[in-house]
Amino acid sequence: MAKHELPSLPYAYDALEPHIDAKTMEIHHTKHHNAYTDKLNAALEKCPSDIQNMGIDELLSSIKSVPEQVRGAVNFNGGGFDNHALFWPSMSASGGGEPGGALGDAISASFGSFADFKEKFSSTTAVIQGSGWGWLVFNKSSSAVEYVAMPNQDSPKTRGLVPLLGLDVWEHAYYLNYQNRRPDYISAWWNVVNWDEVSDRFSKTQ
Ligand code: MN3
Repeated sequence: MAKHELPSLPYAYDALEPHIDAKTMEIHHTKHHNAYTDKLNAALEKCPSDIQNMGIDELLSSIKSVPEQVRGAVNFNGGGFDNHALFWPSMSASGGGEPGGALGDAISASFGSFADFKEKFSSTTAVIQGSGWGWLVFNKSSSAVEYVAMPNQDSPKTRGLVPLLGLDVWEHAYYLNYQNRRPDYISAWWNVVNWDEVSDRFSKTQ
């Protein structure tokens, strides 16, 4: 079977400083993301070939077709593999600000304004219990963008949603620099959001 591979970061580990420090980025990528990748491949080795040959999008969106005894491992590590692959390019040293164009319009239509969206995303993600992710997603059934909080490494794709922008609020994403101050990490993260990348993902849903 074709193994999933850890993607490279599109910038240096220190590129997002001072908002996200180099040591956190390096450990997050080389240890955490790498472990999800390895464990996804290990879990898939126990699956039939039709499951092994699925791309990650198909695998996550048809998670119920994975044999029950490895479904939990594929859901967790496949989600971890894909969530982080989306996370790195959605940040940039030249990020921040707010999106214009069609994505800006879609956010205003769903949340009232960009400021209202940012407030809802920040406040709801800050209080996710334990480990998880806050997401801006596109919902094909309502043709609208929405906010969703997902526990652990559960991918929005397992609910049929298209992930546009996710924020990892596992402690491993911020604890070295921010300790228990998750809200401070969230505030800083807005300075590195790569809206060009997020707008590109949105345009592919239209
Ligand atoms: Mn993580």
